[in-house]
Amino acid sequence: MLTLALSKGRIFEETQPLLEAAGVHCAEKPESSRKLILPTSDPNLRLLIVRASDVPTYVQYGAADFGIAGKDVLLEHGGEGLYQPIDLQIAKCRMSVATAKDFDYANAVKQGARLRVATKYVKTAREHFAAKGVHVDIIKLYGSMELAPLVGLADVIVDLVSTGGTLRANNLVEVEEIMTISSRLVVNQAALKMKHTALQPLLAAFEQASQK
Ligand code: PRT
Ligand code: MG
Repeated sequence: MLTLALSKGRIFEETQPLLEAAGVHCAEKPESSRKLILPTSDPNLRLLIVRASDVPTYVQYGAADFGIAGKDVLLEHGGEGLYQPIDLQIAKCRMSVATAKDFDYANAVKQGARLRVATKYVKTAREHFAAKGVHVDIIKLYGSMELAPLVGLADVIVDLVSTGGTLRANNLVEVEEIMTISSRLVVNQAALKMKHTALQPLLAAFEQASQK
């Protein structure tokens, strides 16, 4: 039996075509079924529906043999115990710095100002500003980062941007792109050895489908 951990929402939706390409069909949708373990048309493959940020943990400890998680999530987790063979090229976006429209980010950086940064991505944000030589106080939030600059909680946010619609709706502007983000397949290192024969065809099909 193989267990694949993934989150509902965009990652589940964008994984469907990859599973179909591997000849696997999943009849139940996590949004409607409420089940956390979903069977598939392959009696040897089941799906675990977990929070996006919990995927690396389930795979690291072997509760799932493999999983699908964003690069944003994997960088925060650190990737310990995980083998990352394939960039699936799904759930694409970018991680960026954004500020209120009237905040002069370039000037603040030039002046060597100490910046208050609100983000869910503490590790990535810290590394980004350290590499630029910018001093920061990081304020950890769990969601709705866009609010922080509007109410004076932070000068800047580090968040994911895809269409830019959320920033625009909140009068924020993207001032710096940190990196592009996509979702990766991660495999438990022990499972990769012990279940190699069962995993191999799925990994190959995912790899081929994601390159189209
Ligand atoms: O929602 P929940 O708190 O359960 O967890 P999550 O937000 O981590 O999960 P989910 O399903 O929303 O995101 C899963 C993965 O999708 C992330 O880890 C990213 O790798 C990837 N992804 C791709 C995105 C986006 N695009 C994205 N646009 N994740 C989040 N967003 C959010 C962003 O944070 C911002 O609030 O969408 C908003 C911006 O979108 P635009 O289109 O308005 O720019
Ligand atoms: Mg979300």
